[in-house]
Amino acid sequence: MSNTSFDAVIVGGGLAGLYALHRLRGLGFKVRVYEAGSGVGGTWFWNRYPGARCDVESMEYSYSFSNDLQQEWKWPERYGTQPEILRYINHVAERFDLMRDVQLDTRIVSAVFDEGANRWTLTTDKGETVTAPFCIMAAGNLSTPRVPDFKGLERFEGNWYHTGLWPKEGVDFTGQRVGVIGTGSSGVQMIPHIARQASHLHVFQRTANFSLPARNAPLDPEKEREHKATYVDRRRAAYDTPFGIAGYLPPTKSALEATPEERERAYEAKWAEGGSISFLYSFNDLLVNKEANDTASEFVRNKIRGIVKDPATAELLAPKDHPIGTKRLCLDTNYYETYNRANVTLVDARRAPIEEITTRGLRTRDAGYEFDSIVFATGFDAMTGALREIDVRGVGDEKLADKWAAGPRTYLGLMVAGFPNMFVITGPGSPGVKSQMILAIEQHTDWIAGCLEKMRAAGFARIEATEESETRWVEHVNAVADSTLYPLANSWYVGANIPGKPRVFMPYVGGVHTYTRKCNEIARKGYEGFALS
Ligand code: N01
Repeated sequence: MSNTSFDAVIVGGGLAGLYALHRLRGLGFKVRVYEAGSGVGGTWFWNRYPGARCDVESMEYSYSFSNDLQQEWKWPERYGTQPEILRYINHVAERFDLMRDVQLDTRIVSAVFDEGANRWTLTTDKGETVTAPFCIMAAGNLSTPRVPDFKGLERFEGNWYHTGLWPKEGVDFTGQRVGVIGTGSSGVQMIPHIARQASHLHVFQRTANFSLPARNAPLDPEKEREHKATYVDRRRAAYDTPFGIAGYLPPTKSALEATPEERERAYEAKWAEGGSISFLYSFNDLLVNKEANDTASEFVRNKIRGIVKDPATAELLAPKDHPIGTKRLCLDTNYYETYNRANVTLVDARRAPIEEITTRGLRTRDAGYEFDSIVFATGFDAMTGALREIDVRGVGDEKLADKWAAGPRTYLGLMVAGFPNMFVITGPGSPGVKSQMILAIEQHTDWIAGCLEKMRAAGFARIEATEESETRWVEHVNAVADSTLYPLANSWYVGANIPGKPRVFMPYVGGVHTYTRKCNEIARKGYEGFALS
């Protein structure tokens, strides 16, 4: 048992934790990162399922803090694969000598604030304690994998896997009978790969999701050269965009102003181009006007009907319960085409829910199935799961899990009233998950670093969001969400995938541009809405 003290402790060694370490070290802080995995990389360390790939283009999905890094790193394809992104993260860790301040294989189990000393004490799963005035939560939004509590899983005699806890050595499904449960981004990416190996694949779909073609390809050297020549300006411009990605002309026209022929042409062009932001940028009202959205949703449903040969399967795959874009849009390579294979069967798990896992497979309300392997692509306890798993206690020993029992409350997604000196990177109330995540991570971390620097210069030891500013922010986050179509979907944005989780819209959907301006203005006004002492 040891007791060590630092200037700041960072929970999580993913893209956020590593950048926070680098940034705070640059201020002269003594920092330590604790990471539960046996390597750094967070999401990209754990999600090694076949076909795992980023749905943001690789020239965008990378750090911008070092121009040398972004100029020298070479992405082979339009979208990075999980192994490439993990290689990149390890390269960054080595290049900036980060690993000497990262403790791997260590999970933080509690974080307790000492009001008298203005210090956090964190305890690890090994019984170590560490203290620091500042605690930075970089524990991820999609880092608490969730296997539904089906009856009988412990009886299953085959192998089972979750996409977010994939074995390092990989899995060979050749010749196996496989059942995949879940058709979100992970399922959609993985299903075509497993279908190529399995003797037969059954996909259990509860809710059909919209997926667009990624149109992945080797990175065009001319595009790469052009992009690198303007990298710094592009990154700056990205902060002025809703999703934190520059290079897409913001749409100016409503889908309802266009003629049916114009709409068809616009959607066809975006379908051919590939990518989700590009498609949602077809018109300016797809995420705020249901009638406008219906035109885009129907276009994609018709594409699905055109690709999938069996009409009943096509109809089951065509989403009808939510407007396109209100759940995270999936990007795929040959997803719908996969259902034309003779060895793939789609099962409607909405009409006949999965009732139990059996020794040989699973049973739905209507039928039994036998499998060698079952794969859960069932998602995560998103946005709040990682922090709720840690016993976080603030002023007056208040538990964060209790404070968030009716849904998460934060100011700017960065701080929680009653939990002084604890910062959250891309937490609930921030636009993080609705943006280019690495840009959001850099923006949040730079803001936190600026705040710590100013506190140090002014001799402040404590910062805390006030209850009033937090309440105003939560109301604002909800009001912005309610002005869009997002709340119409049962998504992980509202916790709908976790039985019993309060239905609260968690991300800020006012856009990176609006959010960044607000954060900067608040800092300029001496950290308005925060109490400093
Ligand atoms: O998880 P999900 P994910 N019986 O929650 C189903 C990011 N990501 O891991 O919709 C039957 O989206 C559930 O059904 P329903 C990205 O932000 C990014 O796929 O709740 N089915 C759903 O179909 C993404 O949004 C990338 O009715 C059950 C699925 O499981 C986020 O991670 C790649 C069930 C879960 O889908 C999460 O994606 C991968 C049950 N009892 C992930 N319980 C890229 O960058 C759940 N389901 C490309």
